[in-house]
Amino acid sequence: MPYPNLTGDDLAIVEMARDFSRKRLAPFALDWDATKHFPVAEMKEAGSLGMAAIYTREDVGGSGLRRLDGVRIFEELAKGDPVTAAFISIHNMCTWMVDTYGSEEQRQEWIPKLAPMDVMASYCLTEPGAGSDAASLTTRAERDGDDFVLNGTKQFISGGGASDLYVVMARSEGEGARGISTFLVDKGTPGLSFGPPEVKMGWHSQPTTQVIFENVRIPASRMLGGTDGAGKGFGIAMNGLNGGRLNIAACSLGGAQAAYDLALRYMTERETFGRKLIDEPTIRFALADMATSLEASRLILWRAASALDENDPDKVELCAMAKKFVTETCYQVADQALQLHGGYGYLHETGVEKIVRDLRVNRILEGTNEIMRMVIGRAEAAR
Ligand code: FAD
Ligand code: 2MC
Repeated sequence: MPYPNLTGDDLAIVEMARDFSRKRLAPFALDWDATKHFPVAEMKEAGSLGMAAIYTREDVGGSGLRRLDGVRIFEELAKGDPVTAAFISIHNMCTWMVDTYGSEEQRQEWIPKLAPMDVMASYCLTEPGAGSDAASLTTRAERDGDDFVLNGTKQFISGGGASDLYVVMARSEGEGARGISTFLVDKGTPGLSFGPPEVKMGWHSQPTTQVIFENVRIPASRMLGGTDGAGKGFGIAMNGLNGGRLNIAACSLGGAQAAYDLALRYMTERETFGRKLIDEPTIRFALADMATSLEASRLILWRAASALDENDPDKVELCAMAKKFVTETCYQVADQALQLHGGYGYLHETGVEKIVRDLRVNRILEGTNEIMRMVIGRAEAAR
């Protein structure tokens, strides 16, 4: 049911991701959640299969696929573990930004290492005082001869302390969105440090930390796009997020599909009042609503992914619509799957409460769903 009419390469890509997810993520995800283990070896394996540079050009080791392939891959990965899938998505966002906006030297230097995940990347936009209002960020990059010197603090950085490369939005020019540039900062650079891992509701198997810059000196050649990149960092960050928002939605879809599959199976097994729950009309109505929500989510997601592939003039609005709709709808599906399990749904070992916790944050990060409404509302008002 989930993938009607897929054939040939399209189907082979989905089956590759599904096979990896079933064998290398799903059996371990609950344990990684409990032990707060960041599955670096498995992510590198995903990289070796082409899933860390999905829509990056092939001449530097990328897979050269479409966004549409990407959201199908992330749905499959998230069926196994929405948290690991989300980190692979963030890494892909960084890889794509280097491929798309980097100089030829930067592409040749970084993508061959990012594609197999020999180098893992984090995306650093949010600050303690600048979350939704990202253009007000205050991390500074001051020019000093042939170098830039970075000072400031990034907040909530996924992979903080674990990643090897930090893609950092910092203010090198003036005020506002057009004063921001993007920089590539190595983990080992003197003056770069990390806060302690945040204690979170979900996403236990990946670290989230502050990334702190105290007189971090990097060569000027580390500005993404070289000198041409000055003042273009906000647009680069936002264009990266358009695709990131789709993938985060795909992670919610995969997680919710997995929760639904568990609930459907449980309804065929559990008996109350002398008969199977699946034979209760109200239970069937609940399952019908959930199945409809999943299918509607998949449709809007594929529509927005195709819009991004085709550089559709409405791509920003469609990506925001998909992110808002899918992360909200699929959270409700996962929560309902928990409810259908009764008390057992509340137990860690059942696997549904973890999905609910992990999907909750997708309504907040990569732009809150209120900001998605702002983006959609602005586009509609401009029609
Ligand atoms: P605020 O901007 O302070 O918003 C607070 C509330 O007000 C929200 O509900 C918001 O929707 C609402 N709001 C704000 N402005 C308006 C408005 N004008 N109208 C109506 N409502 C409004 N960031 C990164 O850069 N890189 C990462 O890797 C990363 N990973 C993350 C991982 C986790 C686990 C979490 C929790 C966050 C992560 N983030 C990351 C940060 C995330 O993107 C921000 O938390 C998010 O953008 C919201 O910013 P904020 O938390 O400062 O909330
Ligand atoms: N795609 C392409 N360009 C975009 C864009 C998008 N999605 N959003 C804005 N822009 C451009 C816009 O066109 C404008 O360009 P120009 O200067 O050429 O006219 C420029 O960026 C400034 O845009 P606005 O004038 O709309 O800026 P404003 O400050 O009013 O609003 C807003 C920007 C709210 C849309 C932006 O700050 C935003 O998306 N905030 C949410 C922040 C966010 O998503 N954070 C996620 C952090 S990463 C994360 O959570 C992870 C887990 C990795």
